[in-house]
Amino acid sequence: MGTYPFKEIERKWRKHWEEKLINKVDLDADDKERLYVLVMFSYPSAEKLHIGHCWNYSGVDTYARFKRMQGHNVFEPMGFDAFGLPAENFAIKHGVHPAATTGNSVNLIREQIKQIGAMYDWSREVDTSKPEYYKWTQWLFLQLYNAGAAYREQAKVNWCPTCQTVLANEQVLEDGNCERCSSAVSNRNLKQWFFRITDFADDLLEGLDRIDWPESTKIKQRNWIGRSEGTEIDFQLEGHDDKVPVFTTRADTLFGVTYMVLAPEHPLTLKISAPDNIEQVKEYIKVSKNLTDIERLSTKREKSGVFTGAYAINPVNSERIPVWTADYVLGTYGTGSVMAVPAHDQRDHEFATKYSLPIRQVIKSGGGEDDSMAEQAFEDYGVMVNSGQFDGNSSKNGQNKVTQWLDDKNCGRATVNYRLRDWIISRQRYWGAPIPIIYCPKCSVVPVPEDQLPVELPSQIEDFSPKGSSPLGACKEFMETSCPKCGGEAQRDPDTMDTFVDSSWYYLRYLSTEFHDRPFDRDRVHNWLPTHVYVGGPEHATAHLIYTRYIIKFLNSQGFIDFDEPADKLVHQGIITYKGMRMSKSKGNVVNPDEFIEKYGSDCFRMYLMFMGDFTVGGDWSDDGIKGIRRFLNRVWTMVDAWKNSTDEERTEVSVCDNDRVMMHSTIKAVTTDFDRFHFNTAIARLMEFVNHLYKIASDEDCISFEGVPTIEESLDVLIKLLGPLAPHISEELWTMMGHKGTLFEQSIPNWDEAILKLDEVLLIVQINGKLIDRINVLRDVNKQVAEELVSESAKVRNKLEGKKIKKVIYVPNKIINFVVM
Ligand code: ANZ
Ligand code: ZN
Repeated sequence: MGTYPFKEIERKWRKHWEEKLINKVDLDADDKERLYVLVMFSYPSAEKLHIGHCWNYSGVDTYARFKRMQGHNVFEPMGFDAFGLPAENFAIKHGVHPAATTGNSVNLIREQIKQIGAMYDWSREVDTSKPEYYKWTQWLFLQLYNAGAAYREQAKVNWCPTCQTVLANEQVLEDGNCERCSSAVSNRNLKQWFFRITDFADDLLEGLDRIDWPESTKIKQRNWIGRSEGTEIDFQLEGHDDKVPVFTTRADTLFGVTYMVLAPEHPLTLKISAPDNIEQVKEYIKVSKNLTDIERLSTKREKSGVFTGAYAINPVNSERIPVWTADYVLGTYGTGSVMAVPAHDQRDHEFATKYSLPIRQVIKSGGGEDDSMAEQAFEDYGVMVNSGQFDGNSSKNGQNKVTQWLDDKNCGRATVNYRLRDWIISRQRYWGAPIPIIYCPKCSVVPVPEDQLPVELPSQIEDFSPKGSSPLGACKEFMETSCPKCGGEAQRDPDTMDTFVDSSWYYLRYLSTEFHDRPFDRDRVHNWLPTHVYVGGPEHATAHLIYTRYIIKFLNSQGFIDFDEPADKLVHQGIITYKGMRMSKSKGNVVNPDEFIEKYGSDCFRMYLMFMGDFTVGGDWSDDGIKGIRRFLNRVWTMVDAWKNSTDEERTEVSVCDNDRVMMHSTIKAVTTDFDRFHFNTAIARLMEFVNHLYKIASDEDCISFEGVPTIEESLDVLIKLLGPLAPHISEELWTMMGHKGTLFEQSIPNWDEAILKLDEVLLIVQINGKLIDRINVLRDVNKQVAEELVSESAKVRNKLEGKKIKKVIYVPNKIINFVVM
């Protein structure tokens, strides 16, 4: 099949855009509504872009171009998250400097991204590994430090033995493996820098109610933060002065406590152990040290523990209960100790069964069925029994009453706990932003003064491979410095910052790249942020997306910015599969974008990606499918070419009639609404119908010509404008072929006229199980799917359908739609 000359056209227009600065944005213009369309920036490893990136960038660019043509001042930047492990690991493997490999891969990726034809304003590119950027990442660290939000502490941390570095909890996968290399994560006890993200736990929760983000991600963040309301109850230790507070969400089960557990690392565990038990306790503590929290919480592991020989007193009934230590209780959650209620907590039940500890029921289900505790715990809410004066209370009431009673006796109080932990940001790796801190033997911890930033990463160090501590530690020229306070000899911090710090604020920098005296310009960020749309993968839900929300809230709390959420709207792109399987290198089913761009051109490639499926869902790549888009683009090309070469007489013959105007306006309406919702696949389907229609009228000689109605010329102009965001290069060329001057992207997307659409409406009768429910105006000949969508907009219909299962939909076009429901 012959094809339009895409190579020539694409080269020509990209050159034109670059030379004429078509995509340069005036950030200070205020004649148009601003729209910040942000896509998560690129993470350069050794790899080139894969098709998933192309999918993501193509969709975002389609949206951005569309919004630009709707009259917005659209800012669509791109940059590189260039520090970090993938680039560094690749460099180590090949014995090259990470700066060199990263630089290369940034250049490669930039060229690849350009091939997609996106309208990025490259004059505002950022690269987080460049001193002019990380200078400000270090500035950010100092602001946190000065505000008391960055602190250094000895702590048990996640350690990846392969990456040889500490990981934040957010970088450990659910199965306990490293997010980067999948090795099993172990523990270490190290002094590390933390950011106090927990200070913002409630703000991070509250903000979720104000932003238009996918519900799935909001849920993940809520669970990650894990706000838990409960009661802290003090248990007096027998024969000691110490009281042990426990945290429980079930104060209503207090009468069911039959033993108590301290985490092995709890400071009292050793102290209270009886002489006969202490050796065993010591041994148990030693073994548990090697386990990660994830292993300890696993429900699949058999519970284990050791009796300490100590007893505590239950404040509500003065009962004497044995104190155990067990690793299923974590030192880092709540108070590091629990009151165990085996009748109503499954973990305690398993433990009590194993060690023959008593199980006492204190909650009864409302339903009156047998809630025997022999096999497993009854964890639901119910009614309190065997609980003295509290008998008969419901669980919820009981919790409040017990808490109040404890509070009055001064041995308990209502409290809130969070699962969220402070963010560990020290990394024992070379390729990152140095932590701007100096240790002085006299003055202790001294922050690097702001005017001495950046603390530059030394480019020449002997060996930058990880060795369990930061490779920078071995670099004398870096480490040895003088104390900013006393001038004496001092040492730098050898660690670098987690790359999630770099990426926590990059979209502020995009707006401010020309300012070298400030991290970001106040007016700019005020005018442009929060971003109107942010697009990226759902895998960032509990890492980047929570860190960046925190940093924004921190900057806001310090008065640096006047907004407190990074993005009004968040969109997650879908996933591309190949023959139904997730693309991956190990399966050998990765589609290489370059090959298809070479063969079909960028326009065809990106438009096919958008046709494959709903942007937020994804789709299955097919080598044949892309040919369908090529055929379509060829058809458009052929028609415009014929128009260009037609004589004046030929042109009058192809004037359009009423029906054609309706088609044009309904296409505009459908395509623009779809673009707005990121429904690019259905928009393309509508454009295809439109082109089929134009082919029909172009060859129909009987068509009547009306005064003042649009000619086919107008229809072609409309078609090209609607095609522009999807296939920008060919559309520019077609626009020129229609005899127009200038870039298509300074044209506006046409508006549709509802009055014209009314010309061709029919009344559709809506029935449910054959009963008349409503009558609704729809366009003549709409297909079943569209009809269903329109009908479901009727409140009457929606009410009647609610909670019903639709078995079948019978549709007679232009007459009736009947829902058969159960
Ligand atoms: C007694 C009890 C009885 C509990 C019962 C539950 C059910 P969330 O919702 O996650 O906050 N717990 C408290 N601290 C712990 C720690 N450091 N390690 C492991 N478990 C801990 O869970 C709170 C519940 O988790 C608490 O309520 C406590 O067990 C346990 F029928 O206390 B419960
Ligand atoms: Zn000093």
